[in-house]
Amino acid sequence: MKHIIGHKNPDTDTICSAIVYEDFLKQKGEEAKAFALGKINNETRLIFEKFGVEEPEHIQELPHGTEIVLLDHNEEAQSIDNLKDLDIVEIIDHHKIKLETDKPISIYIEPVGSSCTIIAKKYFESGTEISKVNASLLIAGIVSDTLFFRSPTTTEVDKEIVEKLNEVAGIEDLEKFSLEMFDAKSDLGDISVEELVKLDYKVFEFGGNDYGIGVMETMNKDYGINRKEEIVSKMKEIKEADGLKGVFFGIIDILDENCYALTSGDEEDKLFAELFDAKNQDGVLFVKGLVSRKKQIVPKFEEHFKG
Ligand SMILES: [Mn+2]
Repeated sequence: MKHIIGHKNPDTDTICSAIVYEDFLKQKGEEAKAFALGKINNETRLIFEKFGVEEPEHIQELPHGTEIVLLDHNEEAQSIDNLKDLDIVEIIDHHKIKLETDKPISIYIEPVGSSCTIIAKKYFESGTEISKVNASLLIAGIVSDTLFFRSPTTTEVDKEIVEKLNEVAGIEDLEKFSLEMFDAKSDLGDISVEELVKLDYKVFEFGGNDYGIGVMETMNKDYGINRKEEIVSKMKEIKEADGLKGVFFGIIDILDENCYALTSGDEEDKLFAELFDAKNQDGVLFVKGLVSRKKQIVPKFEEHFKG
């Protein structure tokens, strides 16, 4: 059986693409099941309640030799703990390629706004029938990852696919639907500072060192800014505990499309300010127009460390 897994600290795109891909493979006569590497976030929870979908089983490890499909990621640091023991048979992703495999496998990588876009294309191109619920889940993944087409990661393909999916899903007001999603994402209640930093957090290797980069996409930036002291001290703790060279946290204002960043120390502050021409506003690094970790933040770091 193919075990379909998205990345750690799962977001709506990684979870929804995995669930719908399970259906696609089953329709092709294959045995498949989607899993989650951790708790789903409030936005994904809202989507599941809306469309009556059950949360996938959480796993941390799988037995040696298990066949897996990596969805929405291909970096070891973002994947299942014992990835090295497992048999990757397929990768579907929209991030840069980092992974090395020991045998040829199927890889579907496209520079589109979400993994759900790639899954939808698989349905349409193969003439496979898609249910109303699954079409809705794919729309949710695309809306989430592209910040409803605001992110620079958005492509024309994402827009066309949402239109086509919505012929099946029949969501009346997509703008309203997206605001409900972002509202749920912004509603963090009294979560712990560790959960906050790791809400949407990934580890990347740049120039031989590991860096943690968390983002908080929100319509309520003050929630994050008001907790800046505890966030920064938690980031310092994570840096030590995980042996990282630095930790960065970007509070992304979804509607204004600006970033308010915090870092784990003076060196990191300096580096971030230099790379993104950030203005220090009372200990918060402000960058206008910065919203995408994948397309704006990570490439700058890559470029800098290649330098
Ligand atoms: Mn994604």
